[in-house]
Amino acid sequence: MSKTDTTTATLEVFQYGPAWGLTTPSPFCLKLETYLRLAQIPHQIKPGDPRKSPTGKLPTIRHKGQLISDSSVIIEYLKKEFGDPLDQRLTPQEKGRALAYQRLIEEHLYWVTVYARWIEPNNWPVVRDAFFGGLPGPLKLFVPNLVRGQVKKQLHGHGLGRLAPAAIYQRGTQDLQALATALGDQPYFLGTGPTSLDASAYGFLANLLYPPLDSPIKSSLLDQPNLVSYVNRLSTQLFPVNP
Ligand SMILES: N[C@@H](CCC(=O)N[C@@H](CS)C(=O)NCC(=O)O)C(=O)O
Repeated sequence: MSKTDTTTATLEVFQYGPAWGLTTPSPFCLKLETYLRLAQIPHQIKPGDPRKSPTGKLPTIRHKGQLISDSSVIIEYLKKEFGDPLDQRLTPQEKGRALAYQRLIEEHLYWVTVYARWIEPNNWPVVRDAFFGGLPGPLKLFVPNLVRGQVKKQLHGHGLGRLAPAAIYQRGTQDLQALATALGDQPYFLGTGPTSLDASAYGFLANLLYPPLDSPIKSSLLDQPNLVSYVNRLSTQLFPVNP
């Protein structure tokens, strides 16, 4: 994040780089990228460093010299700056439903995904190599386990990490069942047109479906054919060229 272009109105988006055929393996970053594509807002994707983000997390944007972090805060900012082509048609009731599902996805299902990636013993080596494989030798020896330890603490703090693995996955399965019911046979979660809820749903579901990580939560997603075809359809529509 250099200081050189802080005066321009270019929208720069800082996120984790591509992995596993996704433009980013971060659900929150993919949510924002999906929103930008659905709302057709011109932007430049750049590799991000969470240590330089105001919240210590990604995604972060820089626009008109301002650094803004947190995907939802960013989307609210974008709505003010670029208009609200996706959500402006929603009734207050629909907005309430959208928020409830968004929270289910981002504050609950996300942590099940985190568990399946970082703690599930069979998946950890795959995640470690994808996320830390590029580190120089000495760092590669301790950084991955250090970060894994921090993720374990976050899961414990959330509370989900205190449950038995079967209970964690059962909760995630319930989330997916609720989402599958909400989507039904509609093209998007709130009917015929996309809304910002679809950006959240796609960002998180694509990050469960495509990475080469088997787990009970991925199996539960594969058990929901409408969610799977939704993700595949949005991939074709929004991300026709894989990274
Ligand atoms: N509420 C934030 C969450 C962002 C988030 O958790 N990002 C993760 C990647 S998916 C991250 O940067 N983690 C780094 C860390 O926790 O140190 C948002 O909506 O942007």
